[in-house]
Amino acid sequence: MLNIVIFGAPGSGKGTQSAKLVEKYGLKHLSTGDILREEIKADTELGKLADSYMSKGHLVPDELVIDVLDNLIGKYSDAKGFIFDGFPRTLAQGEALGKMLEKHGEDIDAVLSLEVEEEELIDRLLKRGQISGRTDDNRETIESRLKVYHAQTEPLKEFYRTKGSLKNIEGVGSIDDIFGSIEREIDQIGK
Ligand code: B4P
Repeated sequence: MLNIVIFGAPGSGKGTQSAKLVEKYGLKHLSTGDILREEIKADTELGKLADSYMSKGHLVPDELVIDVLDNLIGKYSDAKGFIFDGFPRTLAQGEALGKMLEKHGEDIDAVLSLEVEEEELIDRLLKRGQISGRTDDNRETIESRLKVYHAQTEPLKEFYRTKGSLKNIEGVGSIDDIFGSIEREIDQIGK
């Protein structure tokens, strides 16, 4: 299996680049943001709970997200590999992901960190907010999401750097050029 974590701040292009990864490598895309938004749309108990966190720009509690991911990894264990998009977002999720994959004799091959400065992130998310109707793409919630990112998610970079799997990708430029950098990193894995 080829297992990739696509990592970055809100608005860094995780969802955008994941779509291209799916197309080229045929991996199973697991986006916790998309999964939670589907639950909200279907008005499930999980969706109601998730919405109360997401609309404020907070993270959904670890145990809920970890449980959803664990089930999906089991369900798609015959996939060619996974793209983890927006997961992990906390150290606890990072540790849980390692254990979930280990159960299947698997590991993470690369953590691709999309590097984009804050001003550009805010700009992209405000623009998306005008067309997407996403309730979390407004200035107040974006600022909260960025604070949460720095406090809870960014420490994962050190976690993966020490494991040797972190690859920094310049996340500003054309979508195709950024994907070119991603392809070069994946080619080096040699799977
Ligand atoms: P996500 O859905 O993961 O949202 P995101 O961080 O904003 O990234 P997304 O993938 O949507 O945006 P992208 O950067 O591609 O999470 C939403 C919320 O769900 C979280 O705040 C949290 O509450 C909850 N959640 C999700 N996962 C969780 C977890 N594991 N634990 C707890 N809670 C969790 O793109 C942004 C915009 O930039 C787009 O409009 C795109 O078109 C544009 N763009 C992309 N690349 C560009 C480029 N190169 N140049 C210009 N614009 C570009």
